[in-house]
Amino acid sequence: MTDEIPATYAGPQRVLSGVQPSGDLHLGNYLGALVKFARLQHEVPTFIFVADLHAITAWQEPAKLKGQVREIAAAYLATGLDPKVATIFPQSAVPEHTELAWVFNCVARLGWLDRMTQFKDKAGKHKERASVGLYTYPVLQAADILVYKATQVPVGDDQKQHLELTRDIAGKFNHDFAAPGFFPLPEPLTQGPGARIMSLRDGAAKMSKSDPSDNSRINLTDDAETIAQKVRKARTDADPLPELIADLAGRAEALNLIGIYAALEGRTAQDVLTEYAGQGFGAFKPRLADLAVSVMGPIGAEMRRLMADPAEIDRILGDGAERARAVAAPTVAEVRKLVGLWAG
Ligand code: AQP
Repeated sequence: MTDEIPATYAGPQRVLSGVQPSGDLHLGNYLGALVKFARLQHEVPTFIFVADLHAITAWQEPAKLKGQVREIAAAYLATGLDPKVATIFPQSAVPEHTELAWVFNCVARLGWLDRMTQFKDKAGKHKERASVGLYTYPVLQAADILVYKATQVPVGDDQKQHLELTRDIAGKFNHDFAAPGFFPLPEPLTQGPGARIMSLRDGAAKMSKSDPSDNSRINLTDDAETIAQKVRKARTDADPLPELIADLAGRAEALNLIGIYAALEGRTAQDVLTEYAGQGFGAFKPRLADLAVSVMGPIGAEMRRLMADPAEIDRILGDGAERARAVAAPTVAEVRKLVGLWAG
């Protein structure tokens, strides 16, 4: 078997990513991830899933979960993913993810998982009360990626460590059972000004769905007035904006707002600063609010339009799941043979 596997990965390039249906999507999810999905779909075969299995690592109301999955799918479509181009599907509709995750649970080492900072952040002080799923979450994530032999993974900065773990698992699987060319070592695509959007209330914390303060984030479904109000209320300081990015050191909230403006307009943060140098937040915030409303407003409206037809969303997700399984099933069949599992 190993004779047939090339020494370096020679398969097709593929993009894979996903978002958890665990709350309202926000500007950080949009700029760190969704905006990249829409662009990449035209360059490389792209698989984008709704991570419902990841979502249940924390409690999700069973009666609401399907609706949450549809809402993420609507966000994908509203931000430009085309289901005729990209494969869009619910994670739990492709059981190969969980089958491969089990094999990877037996490949990954406890010491590797013990280093994951996201588990420490999310479990907090009471880690003995966290689900085992939350602990092994990055192993399932490795399976999500490698079951499609994906080579590129567009994600925000916070996912870099998990991607390193995926590469470690791929490397160890290749070494133990196959050959270096079996699984690719996927690259995280984290570049860009939206890679790490911070909370509007605290420049040291990332913008997050699970932040109890709704004012800490701009949700994709916020209306124009709410977006403008959240920008007005965003924490800042009283100093004018400097000419150089380096001079924003120690002003995390100011740097974040400049970064958001730059990411929304597809410019560099330095470019934005050059335009607003010498002005205070009284002048800058209304401009940022107008920009955020002009970009986010139409996305929210399109999401609401799509959500009014859940049967059409289900049709798109069902079709995507079939296409995804056609790629995932052969990988799992190969893995079964390589590991020596019962193949029937
Ligand atoms: N603040 C952020 N800036 C840039 N990118 C971000 N992402 C999340 N927050 C930011 C990126 O969005 C994608 C989907 O994230 P996810 O829902 O799968 O999980 P997450 O990273 O845990 O996102 P949240 O919003 O922080 O959710 P909770 O609060 O539930 O943990 C990923 O690519 C992520 O990098």
